[in-house]
Amino acid sequence: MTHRLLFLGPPGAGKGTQAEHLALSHQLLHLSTGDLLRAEVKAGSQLGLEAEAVMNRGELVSDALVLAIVRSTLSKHQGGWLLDGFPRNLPQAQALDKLLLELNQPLQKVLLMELGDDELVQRLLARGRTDDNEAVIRHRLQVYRDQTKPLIEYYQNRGQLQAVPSTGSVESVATAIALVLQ
Ligand code: B4P
Repeated sequence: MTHRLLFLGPPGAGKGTQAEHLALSHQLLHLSTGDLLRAEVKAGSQLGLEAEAVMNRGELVSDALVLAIVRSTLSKHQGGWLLDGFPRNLPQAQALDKLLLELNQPLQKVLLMELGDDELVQRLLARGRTDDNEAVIRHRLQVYRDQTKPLIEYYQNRGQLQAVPSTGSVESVATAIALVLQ
């Protein structure tokens, strides 16, 4: 079983939903940079104050800030993990490579979830988080295309990328993902 993996895909593809499910069923640490950033915002920390406005505009929080969170979480953890929403650009992917080399915990697989823009927008509007209004969602999709999508080729070139379905019910997508990871 693969126990060091990450989910790649546009906002709303279901990465968070499936990561939560998989982490529970396979006893993996679910590291969602979005969730960790929202927890900082809720706690009113300095980090949260810096992140909040950026997130509400649909842009990426600074690499340094996100990397500090990932480094501190992964270096304390023993066992398998699942990264959700990280890395989101090339510098983050390169920094992750460096960190995993240091920790001697190589990444095993990258699961790619993709979905058409209209369906993504509908799902996120239905979710209704503070950063889920149509203008911000469209901007997040543009940020995904410009900054995150190049990572598909990055991981494909290493033979680590595996596309998984994103349509169908939450349960049927989870079943398909479990099969891929067997
Ligand atoms: P994230 O928290 O990562 O959120 P997301 O990409 O919008 O959501 P996800 O793809 O996980 O979709 P979900 O499962 O929730 O990012 C938020 C912000 O944080 C970013 O814009 C950025 O500012 C900041 N940030 C995070 N990480 C960062 C980083 N590394 N660097 C810099 N900034 C960073 O699913 C969406 C909806 O679809 C849900 O309502 C769900 O119920 C529904 N859904 C899921 N599966 C479904 C299915 N099969 N059928 C129907 N609906 C489904």
